[in-house]
Formats: sequence, C-alpha cells, structure tokens
Amino acid sequence: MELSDKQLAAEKAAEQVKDGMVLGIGSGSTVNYMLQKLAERIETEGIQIKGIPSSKKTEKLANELGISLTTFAEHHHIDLAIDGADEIDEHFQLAKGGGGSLVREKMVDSHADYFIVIAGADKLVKRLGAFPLPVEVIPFGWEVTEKKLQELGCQTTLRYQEEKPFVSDNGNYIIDCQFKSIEEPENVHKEIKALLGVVETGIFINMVNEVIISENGKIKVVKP
Ligand code: ABF
Repeated sequence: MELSDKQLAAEKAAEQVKDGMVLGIGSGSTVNYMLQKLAERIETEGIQIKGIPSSKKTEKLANELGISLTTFAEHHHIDLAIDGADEIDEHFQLAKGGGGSLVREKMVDSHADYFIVIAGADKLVKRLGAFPLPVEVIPFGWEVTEKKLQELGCQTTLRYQEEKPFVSDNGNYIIDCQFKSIEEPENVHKEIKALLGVVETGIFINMVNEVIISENGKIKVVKP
C-alpha cells in the first residue's frame, strides 16, 4: 500500500527519536502515524523513551501502543517535540488547534529543545488565515469574549461537537476566528492573547526548528 504524504513525513520524524529521550507528542492524525512508527521502533530496536502527550487522545493512543508516558511533574525538560499543524506559513509560523488541543500542544512544543513539525504539503501557505484560527477561551462569559474577538476584525464561531459546545481537555471552549488573512501573526496573537477570557491562541510564533513536509511521495526537510 502506498503511504500518504502525512504518513511519510510522520515516519521520517519518528526516525529522529533517540533512545532515552523525553519526547513531546503533539496531536492529530499525522502525529498518530508518527506514534505508530515509534511503537514499531520501540518493539524492534528496543529504544526506550518517555512521552509527554499534548492531548487526552494522544495519551490514549500512546497507551494503546505501549509507549511509556510521563508528565511535566516528573520532567521539566523535553528533548524533542513532534507535532502537526493546520497551516505553516513561509516564515515558519504556524496555525494550530484544529483538533482543539492548542494549549497543551503549545506547552509541550515550546518546552522542547527541538521542535519538528510534520505535514503534507497541503499545509504550506503563503499567509496564515484561510484556516479559521482557533482560540481557547474560558466558558464563563464566552459571549463577551467573542464580541471582543469580533472587534479585532474576524468572524467568529463557537466550536460545537455533538450539538454541544466543544470542551477542550482543559475544560474550556474554542472560538474559531476567520480573519480575511493574517498579515502579522505575532501582532494578531498578542492582541487576542491580551483579551480577558482568552486562554491561548493557535498561532505558534518562532517555535519551529524543523519542518518535514511530504509532497507527492517526496520528503523535504526544511529549517528556518
Ligand atoms: C494538531 O492536529 C493540531 O494543532 C492541528 O490542528 C492538527 C493537524 O491535524 P492533522 O495532523 O490531522 O492534519 O496538531
């Protein structure tokens, strides 16, 4: 069976995991492929790692695959983090959070010595913003937080799942913000982050050390 681009990028990243590492594990379907490959390596090569998962879904899959996990309580330092993205712009800034795990992803990815993003080439964009930007907000007063977000020039949608507001692993809501385009991601992030009620935005600024992209079966490794 031919491997998909996201699978190829994911497997390439899994090869960079070394024995003894504390690994930050992102979330999403691309990361799931990485975990499967990593589980194979653990089985066949006997490498030992400890992972810090960035979502309950990732934690569940890692447990099913027999990958050892740890927490920030045990380890304050992550050697390598591997995560997916919704958009990667030409300056390596990211939009993330389509899966609703952006807060934990940002914590895991930003506490790593080295952060690799894995994706198919469909995630590469000139500018962020076509994908509605996820913003995690506290449920209390989300309606007024939403108004403040709209005043920044975006159209907003409270994320739903099964006819109820989606609740993140942290017990919060997600408001998806559709900007026309995000010209200055760092400023947009700062403006949103300054609003009362906002926990975090899905814009990841200056965090990436390496991007592994696959396009039509060809892998490209790019570094900022
Ligand atoms: C997570 O998974 C997110 O931050 C991003 O939203 C998404 C990428 O999903 P996939 O790998 O399924 O394309 O990392």
